[in-house]
Amino acid sequence: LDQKGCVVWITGLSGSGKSTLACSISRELHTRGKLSYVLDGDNLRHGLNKNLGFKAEDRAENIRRVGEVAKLFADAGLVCIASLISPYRKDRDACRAMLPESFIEVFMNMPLELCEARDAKGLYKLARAGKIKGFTGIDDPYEPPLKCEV
Ligand code: GGZ
Repeated sequence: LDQKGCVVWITGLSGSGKSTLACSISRELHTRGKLSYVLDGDNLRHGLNKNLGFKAEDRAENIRRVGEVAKLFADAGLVCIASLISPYRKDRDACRAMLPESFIEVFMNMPLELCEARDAKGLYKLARAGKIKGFTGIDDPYEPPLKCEV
């Protein structure tokens, strides 16, 4: 395997297109004969991270675990694509610090209004109605990257 691993870290609001982009990158790499693996926040919350909720400490732990796993994949030579809201800058920066030379941060700079208008899973509606508390962009903060690669 003559492939150097790295982490592509996709951050952005719910419904901003993170998972779709992760999937397209992975498919494109596959057609070019490169191994990759997608770590998707929403999926991992059914397994590895099923004991975590959405309080700040839980999100921090969620992101820390995914960062550690992403590093393992990158060490094995894969392009690891992580798609998580990862709303807090310090949590993303901690993941970057694990692989400073091989961390590509991608910001889905999609306005809240568009994510909310699309509302593919109906979660924004529930959040506005107060049925989901602490929803990113509604009553929990999203801190955009100050500098990112993409
Ligand atoms: C944000 C939430 C919440 C709250 C449930 N806040 O767009 P989705 O639905 O399919 O993916 C979102 C997912 C977020 O998981 P992450 O692991 O990416 O989040 S983080 O990086 O902040 O730890 C969303 C759904 O879970 N969801 N409740 N309160 N998103």
